[in-house]
Amino acid sequence: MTLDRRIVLGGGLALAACDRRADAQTPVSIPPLRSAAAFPVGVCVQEEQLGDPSLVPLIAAQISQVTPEWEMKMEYIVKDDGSFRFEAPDRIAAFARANGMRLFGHTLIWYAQVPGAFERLEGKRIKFGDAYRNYILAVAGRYHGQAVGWDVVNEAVAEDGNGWRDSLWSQKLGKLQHMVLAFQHAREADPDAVLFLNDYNLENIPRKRATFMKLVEALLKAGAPIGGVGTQTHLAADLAPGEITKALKDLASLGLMVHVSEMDVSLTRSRGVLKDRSKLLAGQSRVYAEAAEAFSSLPAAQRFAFTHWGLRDKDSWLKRENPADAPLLFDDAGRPKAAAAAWIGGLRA
Ligand code: 9MR
Repeated sequence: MTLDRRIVLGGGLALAACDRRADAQTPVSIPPLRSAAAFPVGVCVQEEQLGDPSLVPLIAAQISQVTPEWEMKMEYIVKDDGSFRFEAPDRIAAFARANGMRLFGHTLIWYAQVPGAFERLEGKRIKFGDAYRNYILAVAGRYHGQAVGWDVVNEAVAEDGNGWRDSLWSQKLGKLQHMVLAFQHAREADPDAVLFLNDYNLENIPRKRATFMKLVEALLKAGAPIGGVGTQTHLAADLAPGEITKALKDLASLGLMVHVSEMDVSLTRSRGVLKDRSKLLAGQSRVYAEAAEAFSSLPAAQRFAFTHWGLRDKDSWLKRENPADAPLLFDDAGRPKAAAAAWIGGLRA
């Protein structure tokens, strides 16, 4: 037992040391992402990070758009008694204003977030529908004039691409209709923001992308004022070449705005095709370069923004899940990685 444990621990330590050696890169020098790109470059931020004296200047130098990482979701806004709070998202909105950055709203309706206050609504369909509308009007209305866009419905397509997800929202208001209503209410609250349907695995699961695109068409046909499609682009370092390019072209064929809305490239979630850490890091750079090039190649009028889901590795949700991951463009200390130079190298005028 003791021996086994020592072997496991020893193995883990050796792996961590090896990761550090492979990750130690020759410093790269890059122009700011925001000035290198011909489109807005975004990042997610958490309100508590606004007090981080090393992160704030990095964001201010590199970025032209911010998305609250979780503070504009129901999990923050809806209190247990059904009332709303806005302190944290208001502070992020003020940070964006103070730094001349665009604000992107994320996310109004998400199957994964169903506050107790909504679950406890009893009685007739109309009551639930009123609460739903009231929420969207309150949240999207509050940032009208500042938010340039909203993820109105997040992750509506089933994991494997086979149909749409079931949720309290779909059960109460209808499978398609709850989404149509969400877009209509968001438009009522904010006549100016571009309204997005946002999802993930659209690059690596073509079947899911096809279902997503059919859903956009069905929503438009039903009168939903969709202005854009968001592809989260949470990818792995061993993604096959060409998949991002194909996905972005397909998505753009809908004729709407396109937002790469949450990009990161995981080392630890790859399928094991690339065997060692240095190959994974090279794969990561390749994936970032392809994403930059494919997005740059879209018609200028359709390039809404390119958002990274964090700048420093240590701030990534993926690294919180697995400390061996390093999915972003800047290392823990905020120094640009080879992936940052690759992303910039992939940009086209
Ligand atoms: O990165 C986000 C993490 O900090 C939050 O705890 C989590 C739940 O709110 O959401 C994460 O961001 C997700 C995004 O909102 C939607 N797409 C997947 C992202 C990663 O899980």
